[in-house]
Amino acid sequence: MVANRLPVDEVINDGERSWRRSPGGLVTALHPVLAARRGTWVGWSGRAAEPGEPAPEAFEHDQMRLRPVNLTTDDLERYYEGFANSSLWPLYHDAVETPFYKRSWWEAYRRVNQRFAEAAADEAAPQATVWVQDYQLQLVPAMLRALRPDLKIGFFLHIPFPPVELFMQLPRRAEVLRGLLGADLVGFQRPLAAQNFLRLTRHLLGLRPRGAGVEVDDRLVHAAAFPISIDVLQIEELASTPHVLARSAQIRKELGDPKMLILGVDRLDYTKGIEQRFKAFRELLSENRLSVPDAVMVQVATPSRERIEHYQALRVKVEREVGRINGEYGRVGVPAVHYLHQSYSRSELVAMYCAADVMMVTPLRDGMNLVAKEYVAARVDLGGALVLSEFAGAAGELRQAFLCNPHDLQGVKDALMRAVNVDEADAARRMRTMRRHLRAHDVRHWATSFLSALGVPAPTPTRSEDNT
Ligand code: ADQ
Repeated sequence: MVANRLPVDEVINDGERSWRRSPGGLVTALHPVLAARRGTWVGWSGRAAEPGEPAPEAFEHDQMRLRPVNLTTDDLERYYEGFANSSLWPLYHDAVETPFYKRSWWEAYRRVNQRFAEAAADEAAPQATVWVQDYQLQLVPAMLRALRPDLKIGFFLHIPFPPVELFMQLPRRAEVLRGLLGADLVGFQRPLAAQNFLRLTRHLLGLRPRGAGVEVDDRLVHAAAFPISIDVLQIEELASTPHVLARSAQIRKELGDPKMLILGVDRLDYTKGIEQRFKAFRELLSENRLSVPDAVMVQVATPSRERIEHYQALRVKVEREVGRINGEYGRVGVPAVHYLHQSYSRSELVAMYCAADVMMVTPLRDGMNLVAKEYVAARVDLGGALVLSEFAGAAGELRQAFLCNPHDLQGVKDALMRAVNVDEADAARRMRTMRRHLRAHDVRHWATSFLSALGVPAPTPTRSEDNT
């Protein structure tokens, strides 16, 4: 596995190095896959290295082998904050913010991708399978193939892949595309993204399509959709534990037992449509279609990419809007919006999901959106209602949500009011259908369907699994 981040954080205390598990979604998905295959995870350790500092040795952790790759402050500024998150991220999300391009960012992106490819080439056994993750590492497949033609290489993009017209803006577009074409299988969240990719190979490189793939240098590169999912059982279990249920009831009580608790949970990112959501809520309050204290909103906005200008500007705008809504519609002791710029444990998040009458997920563009899936998985009681943007990948599967176009404010308001007013039987019917889908399509299903499309057989069971 090659991903920008390792599933652990490096901590240095009094010159002593230790590793702390970092609870990411990807590790939940990939740990069983890697552990069963005694696989290696190549990635950055989360601490900026000094220039020239040697990377720590590979080590065993949680039945996986972890191989750290060093990134310096300069790498992080140019490769991570620069090309990955100020050029690619906005461009791939419909350019909802203007992408910036700098030649020095591109150089760093290439240099860092080469470093990851070399570490993977060094770790991989003969004829091994290497699975590369996400937009930070799009050059790795071709770089790795050049170093190790014996490997089977898969790539999965977690974010959208833009239409040809947008991708063509990217200054180093052909190199990025050739990087991806180093893989045997390129996976996307949605079928439309796979189509965009295949169309681009013809438009930009004049390659010939062959079935659901394309021919490159006498090789066949397949492209297909593999919608990512969540650990449904883990969320269901949390949502059924007494202390989470008690916490959920306590949250409602602390909010003054509102009739309607509306929740948003997002990274504080301009793609997530947080401002649009607040605007819809504010207008509904001003029209008296909703009123405080019967209706309150809780918005969790997880700190994210705080050194990047677009993100700093977004935080100012969001916090100004919260202040405005609370100033106009709050009461003493009863704000209309509870805004939480913090990280939470899984169990606290699940308690919030269980407490919410309506969950609002309104991104302008989103590869999948796991929050929408987590909310549905948490509603073992079949309660609650989900308002979901058509532009989240999850909308392709969660068809029984209250779908809306986040660019159409009236549409968002109407979807929210339909969710607020839905009768219990209709809400339960919707939730049941969505839950059935998720149970059959959890994150293990995602990982195994990608790997089987890559032609990797399921691992042989370990002895302890044989016994059960
Ligand atoms: P993200 O843009 O980060 O992921 P999302 O899919 O919603 O978005 O995942 C966010 C995760 O962080 C969820 O698991 C959520 O529970 C967690 N989280 C959010 N706020 C939190 C908080 N305050 N404290 C703790 N945890 C919090 C990218 C793409 C998505 C795609 C995923 C996976 O942008 O479209 O779904 O990768 O492929």
